[in-house]
Amino acid sequence: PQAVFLSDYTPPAYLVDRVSLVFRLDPAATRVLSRIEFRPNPAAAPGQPLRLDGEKLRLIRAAVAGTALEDGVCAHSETGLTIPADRLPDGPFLWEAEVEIDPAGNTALEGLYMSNGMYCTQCEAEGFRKITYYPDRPDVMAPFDVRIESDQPVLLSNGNRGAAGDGFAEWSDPWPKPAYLFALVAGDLRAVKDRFTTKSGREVELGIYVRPGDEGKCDYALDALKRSMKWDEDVYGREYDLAIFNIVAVDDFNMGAMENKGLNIFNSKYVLASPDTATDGDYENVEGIIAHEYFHNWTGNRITCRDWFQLCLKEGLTVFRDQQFSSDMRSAPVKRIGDVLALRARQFREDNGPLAHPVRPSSYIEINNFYTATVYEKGAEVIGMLKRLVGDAGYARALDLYFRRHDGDAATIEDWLKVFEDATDRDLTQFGRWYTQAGTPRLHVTEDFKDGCYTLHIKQETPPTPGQPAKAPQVIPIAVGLLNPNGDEVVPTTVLEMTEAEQSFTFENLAARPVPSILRDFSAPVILERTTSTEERAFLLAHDTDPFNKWEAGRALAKDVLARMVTDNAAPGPAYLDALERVARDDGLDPAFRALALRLPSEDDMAQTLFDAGVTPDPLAIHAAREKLMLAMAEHLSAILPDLYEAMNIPGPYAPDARAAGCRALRQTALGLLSRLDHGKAAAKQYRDADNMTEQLGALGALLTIGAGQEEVGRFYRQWEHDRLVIDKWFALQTSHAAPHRAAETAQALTRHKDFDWKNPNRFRSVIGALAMNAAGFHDPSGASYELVADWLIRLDPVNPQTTARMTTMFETWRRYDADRQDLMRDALRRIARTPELSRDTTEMVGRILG
Ligand code: HT7
Ligand code: ZN
Repeated sequence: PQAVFLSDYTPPAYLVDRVSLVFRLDPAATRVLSRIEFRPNPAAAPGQPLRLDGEKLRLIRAAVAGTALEDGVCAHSETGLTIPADRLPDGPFLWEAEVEIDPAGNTALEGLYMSNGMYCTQCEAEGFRKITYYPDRPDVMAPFDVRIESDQPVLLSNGNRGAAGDGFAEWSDPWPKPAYLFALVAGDLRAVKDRFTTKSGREVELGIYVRPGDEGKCDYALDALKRSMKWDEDVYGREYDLAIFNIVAVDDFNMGAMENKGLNIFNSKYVLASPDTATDGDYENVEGIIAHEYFHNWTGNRITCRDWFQLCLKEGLTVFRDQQFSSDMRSAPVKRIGDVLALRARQFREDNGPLAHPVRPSSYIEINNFYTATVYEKGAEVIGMLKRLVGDAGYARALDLYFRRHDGDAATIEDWLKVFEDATDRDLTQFGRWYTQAGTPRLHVTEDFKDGCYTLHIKQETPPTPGQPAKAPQVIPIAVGLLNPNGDEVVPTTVLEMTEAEQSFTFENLAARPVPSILRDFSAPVILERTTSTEERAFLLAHDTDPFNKWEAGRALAKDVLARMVTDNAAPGPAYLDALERVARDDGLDPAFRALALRLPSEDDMAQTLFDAGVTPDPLAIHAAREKLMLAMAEHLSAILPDLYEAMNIPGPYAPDARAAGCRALRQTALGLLSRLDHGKAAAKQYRDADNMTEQLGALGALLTIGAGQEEVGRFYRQWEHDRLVIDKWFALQTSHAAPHRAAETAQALTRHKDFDWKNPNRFRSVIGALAMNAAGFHDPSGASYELVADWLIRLDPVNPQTTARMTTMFETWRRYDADRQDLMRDALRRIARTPELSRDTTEMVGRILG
């Protein structure tokens, strides 16, 4: 397959003034009639042919300026059409075409496809070309008029409503948009409606469309939508710009959701929520993803990307905005810790391995493979650093200028940085390296103290990544505070701006050698390397005023203890257990924070930590050590666990708010530990009494962890057989909680279950993907899990290349492990690579992972 390069960008030869589409829907033979008003792009070389992308289309007829194109005029290929320049008028012209497509046969879930009898679309990144011939690139923007002809009861598209009648509906979107934001939905759907009045007094009709029976599960999403609309007005001054905003829930969806203009389409998992079927985590995801897609209306839709290399322009910024929103809605420190946990688990893992790439990549084979943690989450961290460097007021000025200057544009990262330069008078040339250099910088810190002067000596180094052997120093904002030995803060948070490969920063007039709290609030996406004593970590856990670093200190203690348990078979020492007990007993701390502080690092995190320290990780040894440490924690805390468990049982009906969810999280932590002492008695009781999914699933998880719960597994299935999303949880829990030597066998048995609908991405991920949540089981030395995953990826690839390619990342860390495991994983990857007619998506991913 051919790579596409950023350096090859050229402006489109033709622009589009208006698009009119007619859809005559039919499951296997939908007709799409298009009328597209083209005009030569004054910014491009004149006299060029017209290039239209198109895939899997049956061309019925086409005409230019009213003249039919007879066979043989266009250069036709599997990827599109080229109309020679001599067949095009000099000025503007009309392109007309009729094509036939097969939505029912579209299992890839890209373009127009069917899910449970309903028609829906997914056009980002390059799915519109599977609907009709078009210049399917984000820098071609146009208003769209759409007419849908079908006997389905609900017919939806982007923009505002037009005429509607028996068997048809028309929609008109006045805002110029790229084709990737086009959407169409048709089906037997029920709407839950509401209204929102914008700050300038415009009325917006809100609708969430779901399958009959799901109407009762939309309240939270609707509430989150209204809060998002209000927040974007209050915080960014952004108002909604159409008379209608619709959301549709779809069961078959490759990703989380899609921000199509005025018609967001969601994986039903991120819309539907009711106390009995959704966990606290689900509610939090619904809130965050509803906000994310809504915020795209300005950061993505009104201002879009010039080309797909600029993906982080919309995704990094929109993730940053949704994180700010959730932080305002919930507890800011808890949100920050959760975001950093996710960043380290997904993005650091990516940056450390064969798939490392810059936030703005410079080449790709399949763009769908670049919707990554680096583009999204590191992209958001880069914006967080920018904000920290220019300050809140500078950031607000820059964003105002961005919206003013680029509204209606398809913009670039250069445009984005220029806005900050102009608004804040800073030179951001060096900062721009965050967009072009891959890899996680490491900060090596040493210090000295003399005559009241405390100096931090910091070296930055970014390891080589594929295609980038050497890195230049980056601008790193390092937030630091200093504490006195008595625990008082003597220097409040100060942002050190590191720009050189090596730099020293001095604090003067200190009475005693301070204890530093470095990288507060995780002020940069870097790895801090500093030798610290157990006592100092315990001191920071007890006294740091920065909640992130307070948590980080406890985390580091846990990692030290676990690492010594794995490598030296050491027993967990009292320092860590005593520190944990103080946290568990501290009623002044937010329960959600306490739950996070009591949560041990994941097995995958420990594997990376050991690997970084030069130790080849043994997943079974890590699993055993983690289990042993949990038991030691349970025994050490045995006197307080029952009380803690009871104290966190908040009376009254279930509410999904952050405070209540935090109590349930701490209660669940207590239950997980208690179960190791009472053989699951409390968990079994909680399972029986639970009136919400958080507690029901939590109890089942606690039982499975100690090897019990088989009866409850059966009961759970019988209770929830009718609910797809809950049954996804049932599948995932069994795979992720299976004993390591039984994980592959458990997953395999589940693939034979009558409800294992493997073509549904959520269900596929809930069994095959869930093996990644069972690190010791996935890496069982027999290689059985590797084989099972490879078998299923080979089977899924021709059906759904996008989901297959994403799931190959289960193997991305293969080089971390011992020679035997490496051989087994490499064999599995090579077997996938050798599959005849493997998709471009999976070929690219497997090739990069193998290196
Ligand atoms: N912008 C959306 C990305 C997306 C997507 C990309 C590729 C293939 C399928 C997809 N579905 C959604 C989602 C978002 O970031 O908001
Ligand atoms: Zn997004």
